[in-house]
Amino acid sequence: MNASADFARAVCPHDCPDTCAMRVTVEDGRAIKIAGDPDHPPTQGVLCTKVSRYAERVHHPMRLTQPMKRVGRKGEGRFESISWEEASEIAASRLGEIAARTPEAILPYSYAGTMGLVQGDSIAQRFFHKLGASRLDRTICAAAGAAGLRYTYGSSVGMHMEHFAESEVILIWGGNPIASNLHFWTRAQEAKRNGAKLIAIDPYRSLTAEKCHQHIALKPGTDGALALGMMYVLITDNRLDNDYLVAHTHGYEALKARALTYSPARVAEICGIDEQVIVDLARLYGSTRKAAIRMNYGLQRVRGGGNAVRAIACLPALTGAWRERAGGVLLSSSGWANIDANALQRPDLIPGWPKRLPRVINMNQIGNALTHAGDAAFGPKIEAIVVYNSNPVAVAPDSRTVAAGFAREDLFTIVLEQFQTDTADYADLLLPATTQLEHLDVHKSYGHTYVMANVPALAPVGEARPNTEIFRTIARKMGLTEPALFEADEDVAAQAFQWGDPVFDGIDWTSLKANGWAKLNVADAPFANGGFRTPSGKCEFYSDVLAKMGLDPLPDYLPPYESADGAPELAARYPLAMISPPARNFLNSTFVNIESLRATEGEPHVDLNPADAVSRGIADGDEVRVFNDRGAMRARARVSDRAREGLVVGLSIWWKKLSPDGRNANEVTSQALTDLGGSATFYDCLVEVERV
Ligand SMILES: Nc1nc2c(c(=O)[nH]1)N[C@H]1C(S)=C(S)[C@@H](COP(=O)(O)OP(=O)(O)OC[C@H]3O[C@@H](n4cnc5c(=O)[nH]c(N)nc54)[C@H](O)[C@@H]3O)O[C@H]1N2
Ligand SMILES: Nc1nc2c(c(=O)[nH]1)N[C@H]1C(S)=C(S)[C@@H](COP(=O)(O)OP(=O)(O)OC[C@H]3O[C@@H](n4cnc5c(=O)[nH]c(N)nc54)[C@H](O)[C@@H]3O)O[C@H]1N2
Ligand code: SF4
Ligand SMILES: [Mo]
Repeated sequence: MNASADFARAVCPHDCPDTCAMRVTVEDGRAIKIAGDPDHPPTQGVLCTKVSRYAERVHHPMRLTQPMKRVGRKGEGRFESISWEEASEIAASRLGEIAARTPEAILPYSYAGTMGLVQGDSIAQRFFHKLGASRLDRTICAAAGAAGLRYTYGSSVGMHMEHFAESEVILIWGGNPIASNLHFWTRAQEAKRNGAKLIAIDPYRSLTAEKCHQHIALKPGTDGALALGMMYVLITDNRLDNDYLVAHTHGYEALKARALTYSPARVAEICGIDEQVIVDLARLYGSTRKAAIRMNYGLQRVRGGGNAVRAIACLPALTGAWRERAGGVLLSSSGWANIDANALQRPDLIPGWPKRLPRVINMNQIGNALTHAGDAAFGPKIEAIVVYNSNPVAVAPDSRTVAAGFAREDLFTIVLEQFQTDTADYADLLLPATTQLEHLDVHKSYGHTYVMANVPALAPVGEARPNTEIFRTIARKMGLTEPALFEADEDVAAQAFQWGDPVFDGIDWTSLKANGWAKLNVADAPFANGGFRTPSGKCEFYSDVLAKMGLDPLPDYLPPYESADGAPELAARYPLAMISPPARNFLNSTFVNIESLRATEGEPHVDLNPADAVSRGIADGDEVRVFNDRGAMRARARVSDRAREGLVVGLSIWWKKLSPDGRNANEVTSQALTDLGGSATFYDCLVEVERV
């Protein structure tokens, strides 16, 4: 316990770039108040609405507080409480039996229910590695963007969030920060008050887009073309920083040749916007080096997502914006604080390491994987899945296939959860997990440049246990003796980072735990003098690494799989492009079961443009069916020009069982992967909409 008289220090655990520092007030063993820490510079004393209600979630009457085993049919969600003794006995005997025979038939499935490095991927990974289980490629969110940055800058690095307050031009590109990056938005507004121009690039007039000076509503999945069109104008207008180009970039001539094929007229056609908008955007962007781009993941969930990120990342190197701390790009800052993955996850525990490694399953194709019978190419059929920190039945694409996989009677499913989610309903064994207030953790952030420590404020609620402790319990029951499986959370946290890296100068676990957070030692304008982390040390317009892999070494525009350009026949049958970005009051599917937050969102909606609604006889408020060959969902239509013509927007991610028809947007999304990184293509999805 943190012994401070007034409050305990915690870190918001959610998958959000802001990674806020929290102060928790505890009375009689219950959290009664959760507030933003005023002393933590990124947080500035403010939490979002969702997490200000965190106490409601921690002490919710529906919290899972005891281990349970299934008594009903698969997916029915009927359970009976059992002891930890019995639960660990069931888990150990089933997993032990499979591991002894076909270890790759076991698959761990996890994502970012908590961003904590200890409750995320430490003891759990060690445990699965020791068994020799299949490995999971954790690509559901950011892998295309991470690859785009890696092949351009060398890693997921970018501007400090604070410096956007000093920018003169801010492009908010594929993000809706009022909903999903609130503390960045505060800085953008500060810049606005100082005269900065804010431009949103988004097919949808989001809460953020409506508050910017300009909104450029391009067709989804066409951002790569827009960035190349901007380059065309920057080059032909000669708004380039030639000294920067020579000293700190690689492959300018090749990029120039590529960009010159993207005239504003061609790009206008691809993006469905006016030619003059492209020219003006490029000129404004090139008019100052204090030009900052807050790129976000909305633009990357399509076929060409990796290339689009690469193209956009080239812009500040062309104009020399990286010379200023108020210029550059931020998509993710997570690469500044390198974790020590070998220490945390111990891949050396894999039997056969490093020569023979178990297969890798891309989590975006969990539907196909769970419904696969097994063969030489795929490997053995999956017989057991262990889910923690994730809710795949609601969040994974092509949900009908995912649910069919989880419904298999012969699949042994363990779910570690705080609540009985859509996925928990399919568990054979449902194990109660602690929340952030009840366990220890250490965090980095993908939106700012601090590392943070989370100390338990409360004893575990009921019989809940931290993920780490649950895996230690099962490992012990299986008779495993590997010491790494039984390390205490505190010892794991102490090994989380590559502390010897100069960004950690003066920071170690002990001081971090005492102080709550520490600012990384990252230069204000990190690439003012080059120093990119690529093989050439330069910003790589041309990537030799990609060329060696047989891929296009230059950024390009790739039409979405599901678009008139990419699949004309499909587009004739399903003419509308569906995107399903985050709803403000949910965090992915977390918080959907918190009544006050769900009430604010109301019910599942889809936004439709009047032109598309009228031609289908749909009026505002009508109930509609959204469908394609993969599946269908129902929602209430909101007819307005928020959605550009041809676009359907269903803010997400609803719990299926809390939606009127028991379905959500992932009924229609596909398991196809992005160009780079193998990410999901949630926003590369054609549908039709009809009135019911
Ligand atoms: N409140 C809330 N906050 C969240 C989340 C949440 O669910 N709710 N989720 C968290 C997670 S996991 C993540 S990864 C981040 C996501 O963070 P972001 O990626 O910033 O997600 P959004 O804020 O919804 O912004 C996505 C925006 O991109 C737009 N968009 C969709 N397709 C395209 C496209 O092809 N091109 C362009 N230019 N724009 C497009 C959408 O209309 C939407 O307004 O947010 C995190 N924060
Ligand atoms: N249609 C559509 N689908 C999407 C997206 C979209 O924009 N549109 N966004 C995608 C993105 S960006 C992401 S990141 C994924 C997110 O998908 P997930 O990572 O699955 O995120 P959540 O839905 O929030 O589910 C996290 C679960 O972890 C649980 N949890 C939290 N902390 C702990 C813990 O300490 N221990 C255990 N055992 N459990 C814990 C929570 O209760 C919650 O149920 O969804 C993706 N799916
Ligand atoms: S969800 Fe994001 S904005 Fe909200 S408290 Fe957590 S880190 Fe801060
Ligand atoms: Mo995400």
